[in-house]
Amino acid sequence: MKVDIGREIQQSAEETAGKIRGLLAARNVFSVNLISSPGSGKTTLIEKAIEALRGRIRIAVVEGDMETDIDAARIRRHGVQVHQINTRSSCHIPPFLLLSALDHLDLDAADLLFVENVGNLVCPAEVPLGEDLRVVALSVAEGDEKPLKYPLVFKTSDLLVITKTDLLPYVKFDTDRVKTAARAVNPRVEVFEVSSYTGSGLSSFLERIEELCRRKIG
Ligand SMILES: Nc1nc2c(ncn2[C@@H]2O[C@H](COP(=O)(O)OP(=O)(O)OP(=O)(O)O)[C@@H](O)[C@H]2O)c(=O)[nH]1
Ligand SMILES: [Mg+2]
Repeated sequence: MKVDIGREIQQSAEETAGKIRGLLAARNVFSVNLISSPGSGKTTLIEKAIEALRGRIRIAVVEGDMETDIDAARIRRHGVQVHQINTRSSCHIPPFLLLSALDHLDLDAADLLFVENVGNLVCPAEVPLGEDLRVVALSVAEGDEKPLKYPLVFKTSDLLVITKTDLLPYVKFDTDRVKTAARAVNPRVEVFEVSSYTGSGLSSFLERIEELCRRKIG
């Protein structure tokens, strides 16, 4: 009997993602799968979201890294629930690890779950995590050709957030080139330009997240 291992794995990932989606829907939690290259500013963005939405939306976080709990420690300092996943050899958070991470969180005390995926633009794009919203971040220091080279993550993301715009005076980065390439694979993608350092653009990005969250949780 010939077994298509790739298809089996994908099917099982989708089944588990369905369980995550069901669990989060039952607990009325809106989930965001945040994907980017290493160091594009994911954890910093989550920290900014926690501070900006404090008192309005209860945030919980799952951090995904191959090793260490450095990012979870950063989030914990803000006084919100966080659980760290270490994927060891895996270049993305597998759905089964996210499902078991949810056991460590009090979902009844959360409205919005940020899942920070393992830093890269390739593997996380292929793996569903039952999320309500997929956000890809691209920093201006990474090069404006990235949507052309790694189209899948741009195609499957609802929001594209261009980060570290404070560095624009120092790097060659054509924002319009990024938007054009991202929209070519995903005409519905919403684009935001932010700097976590200066705060520029953060409010419109976070307002949109809040709006989408409220649309689900009421
Ligand atoms: N100039 C500038 N630097 C930033 C900005 N946001 C984050 N950084 C810096 O970029 C570096 C990486 O930020 P992180 O938030 O740790 O990035 P990350 O995407 O979570 O990294 P990984 O989890 O390792 O993939 C840190 O030195 C941050 O201080 C920004 O808006 N502008
Ligand atoms: Mg991080």
